Amino acid sequence: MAAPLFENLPFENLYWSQMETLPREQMRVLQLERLKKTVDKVRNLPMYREFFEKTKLTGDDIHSLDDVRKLPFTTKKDLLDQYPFGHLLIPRHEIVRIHGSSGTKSKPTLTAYTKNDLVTWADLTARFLYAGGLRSNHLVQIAFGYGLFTGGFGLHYGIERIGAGILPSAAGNTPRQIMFLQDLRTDCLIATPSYAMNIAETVRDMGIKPDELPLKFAHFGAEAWTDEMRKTIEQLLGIKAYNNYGLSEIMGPSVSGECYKQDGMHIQEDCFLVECLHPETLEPVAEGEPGEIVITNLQKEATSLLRYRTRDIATITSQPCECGRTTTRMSRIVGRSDDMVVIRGVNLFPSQIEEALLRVPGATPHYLIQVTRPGSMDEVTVQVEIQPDYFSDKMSEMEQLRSKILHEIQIVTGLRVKLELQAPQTMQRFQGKAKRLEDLRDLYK
Ligand code: DLL
Repeated sequence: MAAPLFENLPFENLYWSQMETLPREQMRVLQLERLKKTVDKVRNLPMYREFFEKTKLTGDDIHSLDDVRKLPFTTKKDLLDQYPFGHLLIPRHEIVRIHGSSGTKSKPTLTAYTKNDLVTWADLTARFLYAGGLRSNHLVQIAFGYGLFTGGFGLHYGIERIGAGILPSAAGNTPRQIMFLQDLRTDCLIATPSYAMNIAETVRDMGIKPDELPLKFAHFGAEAWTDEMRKTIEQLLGIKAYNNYGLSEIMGPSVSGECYKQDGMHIQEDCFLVECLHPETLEPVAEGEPGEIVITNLQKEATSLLRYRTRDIATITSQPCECGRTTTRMSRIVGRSDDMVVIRGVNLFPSQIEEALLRVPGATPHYLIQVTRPGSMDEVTVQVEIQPDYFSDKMSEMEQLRSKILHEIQIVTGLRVKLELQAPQTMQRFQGKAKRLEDLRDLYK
């Protein structure tokens, strides 16, 4: 695997922005100042008006960052009720870009950007790309969709800001992606982790060895992935893979990203006030405890949200990182509160199944979890694709593999599930965000 890239870089070359190493106290002062301004900016929006008329609260009533708890939450439903742009803070003609969430079940939630917002956004993505090794001499292949989705354009302008080269290959046509990786000697790959896995397996199946690919590192995001998945992709492609997180409602990729230590994602606290709350009580959880990530925009002009409930579950730490950045870090997203299914009283996230599967040689991260309720009891069925070398027509070998996988799933989740082993190359591959969970129970009947 490629050696850590930056251990020998001079100190002053490690950071893109002075915001990354601001002393904690100064950061808090900056956040407070920006929070007050945000409150005054948004208090007349239709979705917050009733609250602010009732409480008479203004920015001047926010005396400390803890006072964020005086403010109302915002949910996806609030934004959909305002569709398309009841939450716009600027005159329409000042919009220079619009993006949105994928919105498979409903209309998309839309986000707008002013000229300044695009400058801020490019700077924020540049920061974590730089922290994970991107320099102006690199060539980057962006295998994200370009479009309403914030991934393609969001990363694109951060890379341009750094001055690196871009091949906007977009998602799809995996053999052509690999041809470009080889022919153009791409240094860095940008993709969803599931699409990266797809590319990595195709590389392996084509008989290309990791050290034959010039690729050095990658920045993945937009969906949950486990450390096991990271290791698998890193080994297959011979790279270091970094995680970054964000959401379109707030800005897009930008909220946080990993540095070369790969030890949690640095939150860009000058632009986002992040809380980690118990998803039911909405009280702060202790540091290190998993909670819902709730975000307030501190530095966005066109749209700015108060306490947006992301439904993403992670832990937060304020322990200093060895890289020298002073920002708080968040763990990878372990699940979504709305993707969490409760099975016979046990909370289950798809990522736990992925973790268990990838501990067993022979299993792949191509899986689907189906939850049903045939009678009065919930049942979980996991379909998982088996690696070609391990797929056998000998019953005893397959049974052995089955029991190993079932055992790991029970250790990680505490649940007994049904397991269906699938032949190689039979399960759906994804080019964007993967769909891993189907809840077929009709819980509201
Ligand atoms: O996925 C923004 C993004 C693009 C982030 C590219 C990183 C890279 P949306 O389409 O609005 O925006 O989806 C946001 O995706 O609430 C999470 O559930 C999930 N998500 C984003 N990044 C990660 C990550 C973009 N690193 C939703 N790990 C969020 C886990 C992620 N989940």
